[in-house]
Amino acid sequence: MSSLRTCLGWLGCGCLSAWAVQSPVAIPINEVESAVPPYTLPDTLTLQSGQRVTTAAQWPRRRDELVRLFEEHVYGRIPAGLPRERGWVVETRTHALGGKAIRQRIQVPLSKGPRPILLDLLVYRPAQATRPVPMFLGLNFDGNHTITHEADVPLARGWVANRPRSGVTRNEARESSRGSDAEAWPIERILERGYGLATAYYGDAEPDFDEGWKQGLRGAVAARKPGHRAQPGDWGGIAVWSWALTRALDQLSLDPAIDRHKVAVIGHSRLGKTALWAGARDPRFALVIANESGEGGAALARRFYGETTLRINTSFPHWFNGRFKDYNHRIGDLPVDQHELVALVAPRAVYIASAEEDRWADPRGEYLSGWQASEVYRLLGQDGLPGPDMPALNVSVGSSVGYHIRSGAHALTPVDWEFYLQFADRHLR
Ligand code: GTR
Repeated sequence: MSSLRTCLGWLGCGCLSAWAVQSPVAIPINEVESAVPPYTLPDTLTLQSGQRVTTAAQWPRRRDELVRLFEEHVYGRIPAGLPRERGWVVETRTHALGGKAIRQRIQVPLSKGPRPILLDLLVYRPAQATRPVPMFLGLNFDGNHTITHEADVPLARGWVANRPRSGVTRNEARESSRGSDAEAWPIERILERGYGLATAYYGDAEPDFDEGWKQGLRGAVAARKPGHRAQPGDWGGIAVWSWALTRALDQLSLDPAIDRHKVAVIGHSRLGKTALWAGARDPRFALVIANESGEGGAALARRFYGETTLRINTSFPHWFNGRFKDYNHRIGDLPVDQHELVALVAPRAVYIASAEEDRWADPRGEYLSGWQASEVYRLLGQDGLPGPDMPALNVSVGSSVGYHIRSGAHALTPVDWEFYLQFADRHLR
């Protein structure tokens, strides 16, 4: 059938990734809108008991139920009682970026023990601020040194995805990637608009490969519970990284120069999935931004378009819990879908973004998720997206649920940031 494309491993899927651990299994993939079969979404406003939620006062009960369902069936439970000790400032630069920023590096402990897992939080605040600043907080893909050209930001310490070429030392390779992701993090523009930016490398919390958990937070937690047998509900990588965001927020909240009630959590791609799960779980985040988060993020799982549950669980089994794999061939039985993840952010502001060429992330599935979540926003007295028709390219729509689809490919770009800054001005100012 010409409308269905079978993708052998990752070849031809537009999903080439250095992280993907692949077995050459044939997995059906569809990227043709007219070939999307009909599907029925679970009803966000019906409790599992069958009772309907009709008032704002009834929503918290359904919200708790949905958080539990996402924990049990998708992302896994974050263990109770993880340490939440305060971090320590290792460096403060009062004249960073030519005097525009106050820059701090803070180590935030995620675990206890002789070799604790430490999150290296890099924080920029506008130097001229006279009151507590609103912030953007997001994890980065390749190390704090890649988001800036500043020579004195230390290189990532542990695992990074790209192996050095032969004849090049690890540090030489990392040094050559300094500033390589600076375009995704327009620090000076963010500061100029009156916001601070905090970021940390996701690999600090846990390396992103199948066995990476052994070297990361999950390994450290397991080591403290000898004899503990892994359970299907145990947490996956996305839950670990989302916990790192919660811990980063714990730390930012201690700084009187930061307005802890105005922290936006942002992430791109797998880290967009992570930002959504962090923002859904942790109501302290005032705004949640999911840039091209795709499958396991904003995109509806039941829509057969782009990446599928089977495909993501095959390529990245370590991102989700064990039970999520039960739905590889029966997604219709999953008790939740991703519009309910977006709804968990309500009534706080949420922004979903897509890119036209990023079919793998299913732009329409991302939009529809925001639209479907809008009924909860309206129940809670906010606005939602108006209807199922997608907006034109490069136009931002929505007031509490924001959305745009940018022309171009899968990336977090300065154009996306302009939309986020405008949206944040409305919600965090
Ligand atoms: C892709 C994966 C997506 C997305 C992306 C990324 O290969 O299939 O779900 O997360 O990686 O994070 O870069």
